[in-house]
Amino acid sequence: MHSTREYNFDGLVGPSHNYAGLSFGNVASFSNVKSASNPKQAALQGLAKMRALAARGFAQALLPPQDRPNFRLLRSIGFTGTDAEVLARAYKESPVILACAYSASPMWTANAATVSPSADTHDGRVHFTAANLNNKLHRAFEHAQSARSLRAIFSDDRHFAVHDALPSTPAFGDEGAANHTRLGANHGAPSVELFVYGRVEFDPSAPSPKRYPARQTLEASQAVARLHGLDAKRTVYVQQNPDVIDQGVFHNDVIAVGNGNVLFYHEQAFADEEASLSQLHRAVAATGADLQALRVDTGQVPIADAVSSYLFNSQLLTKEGGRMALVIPQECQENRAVARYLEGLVASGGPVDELIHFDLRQSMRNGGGPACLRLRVALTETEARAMHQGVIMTEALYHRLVQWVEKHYRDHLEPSDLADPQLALEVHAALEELTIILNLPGLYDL
Ligand code: SUG
Repeated sequence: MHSTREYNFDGLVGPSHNYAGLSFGNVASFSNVKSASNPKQAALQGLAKMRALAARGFAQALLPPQDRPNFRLLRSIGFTGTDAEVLARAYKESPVILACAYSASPMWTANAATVSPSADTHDGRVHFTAANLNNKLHRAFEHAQSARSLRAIFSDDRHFAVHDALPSTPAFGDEGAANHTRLGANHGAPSVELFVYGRVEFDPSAPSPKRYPARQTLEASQAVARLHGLDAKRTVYVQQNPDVIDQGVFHNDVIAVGNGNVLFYHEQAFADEEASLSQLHRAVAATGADLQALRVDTGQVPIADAVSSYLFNSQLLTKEGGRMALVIPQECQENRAVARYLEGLVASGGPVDELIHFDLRQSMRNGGGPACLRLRVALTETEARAMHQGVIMTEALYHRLVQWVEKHYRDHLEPSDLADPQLALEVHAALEELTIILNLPGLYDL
């Protein structure tokens, strides 16, 4: 048994979860624009996943939702008056901007930050860099609260360093852990950190997608590696295949996932598969581990099926004994090609011998699968003791949060409901109580 464990910090879905079609390039977000959402069900689905994984013995915690609506954003762009007036004016003049201010997108904590565990960093601390998410208006304001939440939870600076987001400019487009994974012998071993970028700001000759945006730049990935003090020999940068970005793969975690020494990926994931894989094999071998690549080819799973089922947006979790479970959304079982592939995968005698599936439909309809909903933080026992304990998922916390959701969340939210000033008051009341439940009194400026 290794003393370092991987904690998965799932985003607790906030009370304003809605479908506003804000993410150009994210097929699900675009297809479900303006349909009614069910925030209560969304939060309960997320909690059920956290509870089940905690009950299985996986280390599970949560990151709190953010304060909504974002009045600072609305006022900064000229909507004035009382809070109710600001909401009414924004709704009248630009309902889509009001939806941005209300987005519950911080639920996808894979985009909250990039995390480097202490085994990889120059000063032996766990480093976090909040992601600026500057490609989308509704996400570009998350980083301030993400950094604040991370600092509240990882406040002990002997063990943790939380960096502010990179400059919010296209050259440094950063989407956090969704484009980052570690590969090595186990969670506690110094490992290779793999950064996958979509475009290069300062090299116009590098390929880039034509239809949809590439959200992550090489320059951002390099900056994060510098901030975290990573060893150059154990840092690998690989370009995502621009053609798959154009087919809806807006983050690398929609087409590849790594855990321990296993990389589970689609043959079309990277711009240059052969070069990427050989670079990774070499770097991982230098750490003393042996990279095991689980390659899925297009004949088995076409890109469109990978995108609609979110096969690769799964969590690969190491179980006691070393075998791995793949945590998948139920959409994988509803897709014939993917279901058939998965049957073969668990029967193959390879590293993955179990599938755990969840109904995450509410989040999936916005393009958020199991892996989007979680931020991985590998912690030694000492580090785990040093973090705030109130966010660790237990049966007691689960029941308390279910009660809290039942009390505060609506079960039906239409785009026009965002104009209702009552909704803003409900969200505030919910978050106020949440700070007590999580024992994080200074979390928000409410
Ligand atoms: O950034 N969807 C998110 C989904 C993020 C998924 N995260 C990872 N792959 N790690 C996004 O596109 C949709 C919101 C809306 O349309 O209302 C949204 O923001």
